[in-house]
Amino acid sequence: MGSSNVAMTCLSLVLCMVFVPSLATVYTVGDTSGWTTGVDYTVWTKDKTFKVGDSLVFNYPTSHTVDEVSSGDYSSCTVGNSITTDNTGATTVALKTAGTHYFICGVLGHCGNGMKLAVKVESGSPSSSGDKPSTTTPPTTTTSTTSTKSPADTSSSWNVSPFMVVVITWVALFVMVIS
Ligand SMILES: [Cu+2]
Repeated sequence: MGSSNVAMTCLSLVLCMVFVPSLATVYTVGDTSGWTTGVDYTVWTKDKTFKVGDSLVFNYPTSHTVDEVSSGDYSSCTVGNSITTDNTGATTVALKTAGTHYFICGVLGHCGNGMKLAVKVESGSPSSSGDKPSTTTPPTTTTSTTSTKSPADTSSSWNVSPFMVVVITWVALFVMVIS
């Protein structure tokens, strides 16, 4: 009896975790490689989708810097015009605005050796018109008269990662076995 209650509590917690929509993600740049020369950061960004509210964590020896730069300076590896710079060794950058954000190392030559990162940030609300993300916009009932459920609604409220699907399946099975 007691174990059944524990299982139900477990299930409730997992359900909460799964159905809280679009939690912010923290990305460690370069994963275990960190922020260094000789890493291809275009490969690192390839399978990732960045959204407003996510953040980047750069880990590096203080012989490097993290500079946010313009797209032009990113392309040409021009140092000295950075929008922001940090060399603390652990830099967290909150992605606050949609669009592409560019980062390079400010040490001469390092950008050319691969220390350049371009991150395309999508707005939190999946709107086709590309306007600024607003906090929890109510479903637009005025425009959608034909469909009861717009694709935008489903994608925002059912943002379930494959990992969580596995977890919830596992917990559900566990509950069935135990009760
Ligand atoms: Cu560097």
